Amino acid sequence: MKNSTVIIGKQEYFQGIGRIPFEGRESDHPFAFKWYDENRVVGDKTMKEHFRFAVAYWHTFCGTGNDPFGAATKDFPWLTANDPIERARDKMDAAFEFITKIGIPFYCFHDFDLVEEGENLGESTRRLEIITDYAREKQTESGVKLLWGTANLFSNPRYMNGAATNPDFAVVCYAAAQVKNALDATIKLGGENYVFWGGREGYMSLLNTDMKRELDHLARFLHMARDYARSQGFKGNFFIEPKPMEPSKHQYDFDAATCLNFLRQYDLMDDFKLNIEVNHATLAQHTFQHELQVAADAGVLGSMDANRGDYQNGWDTDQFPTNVPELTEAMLVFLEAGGLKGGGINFDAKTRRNSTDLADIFYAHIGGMDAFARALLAADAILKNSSYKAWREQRYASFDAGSGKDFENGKLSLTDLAKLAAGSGEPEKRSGRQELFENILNQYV
Ligand code: XUL
Ligand code: CO
Repeated sequence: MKNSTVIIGKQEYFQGIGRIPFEGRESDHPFAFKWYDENRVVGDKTMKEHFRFAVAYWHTFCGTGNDPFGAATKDFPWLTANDPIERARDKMDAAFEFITKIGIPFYCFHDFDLVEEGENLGESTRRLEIITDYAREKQTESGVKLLWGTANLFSNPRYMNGAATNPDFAVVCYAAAQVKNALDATIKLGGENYVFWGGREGYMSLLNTDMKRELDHLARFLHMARDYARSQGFKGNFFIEPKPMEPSKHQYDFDAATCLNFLRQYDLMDDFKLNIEVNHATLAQHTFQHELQVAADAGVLGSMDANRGDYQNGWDTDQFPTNVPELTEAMLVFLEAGGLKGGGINFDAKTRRNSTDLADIFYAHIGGMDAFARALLAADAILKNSSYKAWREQRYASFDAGSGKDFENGKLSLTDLAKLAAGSGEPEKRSGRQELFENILNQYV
């Protein structure tokens, strides 16, 4: 019964909603998938295997809707108990009820999403041990797995000047203690990967910042975390999650290319890959598909954080993904890369502040999963049935033989190229036919 069993704790939080079925695009049922059919085979895998969807613990069970202008709007019934451990258990009951009802195979957490941070390190460690015992029971009962764990190194005021890049060694040590505990928790729960998102690893002003020294510290810290986890038997991937800014003015992991330069410079390419997030890509003035392509071309497309921004306001709105044409472009990169290296698709997305019904959490995930499913089918059909790939290849046909091939193989010099140019006159104009490519996309969406 594993993976189709709905797990309800001591009370049912999402009453009246059962396991979400696949009903197809003709269905009007709001609690049914129209496109995501976990058993449907696309290429050589089922949809479930392609996506490896994950629920983000922080937005979905902890995010109560407060923003810089106003208080929480969401009265989550699992956050009412007085005792922090009881509250954490209730939240976990709600989480596993939701995850098993929606039929998502994985979840992801920060340490202090699971349970609130204690008054001191000892108390936080104790709380984490208790709640991860409970999580292990819930995972065994349900078959739900941990896609990745991480440590929250950005909310507590101690990290206002950074965590691993803090100019104060005492804070770096505290961050190390927290990462050690988060790694222990991830390993204990069979987590398949571990993520570093450096929200405050960056600066607010370069005037008071020794950037070189901070980057050296960050690399040293990542080496130590890797060594510790490996010594504890962790075989999974480490992911860095690029984001250019917010909360820092400038984040060191700015975008995929910057992360790659860092990983190469500090000899971390063997263990670290990238977790690409849609809204982080757009904050960096890139498209999602650009960031995926940069990662894929370097062999480090590890995982994805799914969401979307808002075209009108530049910041990180973390909305649920719904834009099928954009996702289809992303799925073209995903399929051509042969999928993700070890990761999955984590919904790092939140329902809007005024979406206050518990049912909204279901609508949001159903919508996101359907959007990805539709995009996957479209991308698969484009690659299999259209002239998309052939036409793209044709643009480069002059490199397939003769001098073009010799150039690619490093057999020609700059002088050789100049001689060829002198002998063949003005090159013919060749259209890039962008509109034709766009039409193919639309035809299959
Ligand atoms: C913040 C963000 C994080 C990471 C995990 O923008 O994306 O939630 O995914 O720390
Ligand atoms: Co994220």
